[in-house]
Amino acid sequence: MTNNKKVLTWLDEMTKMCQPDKIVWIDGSESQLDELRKESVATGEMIELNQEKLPGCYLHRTAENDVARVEGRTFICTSKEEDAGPTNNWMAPKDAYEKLSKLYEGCMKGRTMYVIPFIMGVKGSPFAKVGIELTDSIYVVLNMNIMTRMGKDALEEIGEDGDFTKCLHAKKDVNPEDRYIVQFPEDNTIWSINSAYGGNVLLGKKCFALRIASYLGKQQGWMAEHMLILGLTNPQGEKHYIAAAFPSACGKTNLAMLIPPEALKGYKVETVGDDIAWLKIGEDGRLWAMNPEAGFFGVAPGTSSKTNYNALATTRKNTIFTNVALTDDGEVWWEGMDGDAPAHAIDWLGKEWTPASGTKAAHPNSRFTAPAAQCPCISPDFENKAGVPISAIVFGGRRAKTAPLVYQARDWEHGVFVGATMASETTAAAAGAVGVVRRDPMAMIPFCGYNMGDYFAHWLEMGKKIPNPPKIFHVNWFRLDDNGKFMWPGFGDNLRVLNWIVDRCDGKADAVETEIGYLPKVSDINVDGLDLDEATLKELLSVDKEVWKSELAGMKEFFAKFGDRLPEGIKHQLNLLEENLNK
Ligand code: OXD
Ligand code: MN
Repeated sequence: MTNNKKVLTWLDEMTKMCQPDKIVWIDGSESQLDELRKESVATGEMIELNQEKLPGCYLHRTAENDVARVEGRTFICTSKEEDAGPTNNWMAPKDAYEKLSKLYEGCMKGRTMYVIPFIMGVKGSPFAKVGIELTDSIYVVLNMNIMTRMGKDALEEIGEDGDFTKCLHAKKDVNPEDRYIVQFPEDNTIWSINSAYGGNVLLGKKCFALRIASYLGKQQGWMAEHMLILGLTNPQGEKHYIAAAFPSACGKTNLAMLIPPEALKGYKVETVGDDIAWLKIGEDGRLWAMNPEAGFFGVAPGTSSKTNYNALATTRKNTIFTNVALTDDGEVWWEGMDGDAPAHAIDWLGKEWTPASGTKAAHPNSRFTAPAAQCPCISPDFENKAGVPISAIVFGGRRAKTAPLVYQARDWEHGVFVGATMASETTAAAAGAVGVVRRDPMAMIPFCGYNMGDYFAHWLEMGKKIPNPPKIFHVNWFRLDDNGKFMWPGFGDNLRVLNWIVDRCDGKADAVETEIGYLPKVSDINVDGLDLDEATLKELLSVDKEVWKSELAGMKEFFAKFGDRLPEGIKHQLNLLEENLNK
């Protein structure tokens, strides 16, 4: 399929190591994909769902011990340990290659190796980057077909001697003791072994589009971020694009697909991306963004026509479900879906299940892989080669008391500090203590492919190079009252906050300056049709200095980890905050 020597030499090396019986090049054609679907159904790797109700949909179950990303077994292998930084696991590249080569040795004997050329981003776009993933899993091939632009086009993009990200995945025996997800940023290489769970094996996603791409972005002057991208059009037809980063379990996919509340019917939200944004400085001096992915790899439980109508609608055809429950009529079910639980189903482990079983039918991290183009609110600019111009960057977290509903950073440097101090409190849904603050700068803790101190420096540098940078904001939909109840309705009503944000970008909305940045006045947030009294909104828009002083101590402790890699701009902002709080 190609004469590119770099591709052929690498493929030869990997083949000698893994020793597959057969090599199949993936051309992206429907006929080839159909053959693979049939084969995977015949072997039981995939279960064909009810094709009348869910055309083109399949179910896959992973091993019980292989249901999530494994941060403890994820490594950044740079020559120098300090280049991986204090927030990443590190191995010397030589040691990692040696250790993993032994695991890969002969691991594809009796199996087929699929060669998947893929593009992250739209073909022919200045944002686009190409990778090739070698894998022994049809599940990976079929998912990569949804999540990336895969096949011949990608090889054309690499051409005779173009570069590409070298991705190797082997399922091996899914042994968690020997599971490794390893990035070699200096070699543009990813090695993953002993997993078959999406986040660990769809190497275009977190491994490439965030870990490797963040490293490339630092070298090449652009950014790879864990951000959704949405377009917001007001009743006058004016359109703004917003990029937003949230730690997991903060409603990122819901925000990307927001449906305006009744009182704000004239507004429209369109989705450009739900998870990853690549950002570049445009010729017009603004920051432009592209979603490098072609599909959504979303969490199923909790998704219903009430919580996220658009996400649910996206999954009604051509979707691969992983670890959800199978109903008796060949449909899927998960906790939090519309309607009652089925009287009987097969659970994510493949066992008989009834509501009386006392266990979850779908795994809490069960997923759908669905083509983004099927989303009812997909943006017409989803495939725009130029990307979209970003007016505002929004950071968020889940905070019971600290962060107000919304505030704006004073300038870019302050905005970088706001992103760098992002944090979320653990909920009862996650293992461990409730209410523990977890620091997660820019929601990139598990995904930054190099020293995070240098990553902050890169953000600060970018700000100096963008003539007309986006404004930066922080939101918190999760403030609790003294009875532990959410004070803000969230979901579609978050649009009320987005409206203040874009009005600030246009210089149309007012604000008051506080210790932590600019906050809206109570009258600046439109609460038409909302059952929210003024006192509650006032509370939502308040800053408790004492709470912030203890927050400051947590920030200092976190930043101390970075030693001399912590840039001056962050230190300066930390001092400024302290001064403001002690005034
Ligand atoms: C994801 C994640 O799967 O952030 O998107 O974990
Ligand atoms: Mn994510």
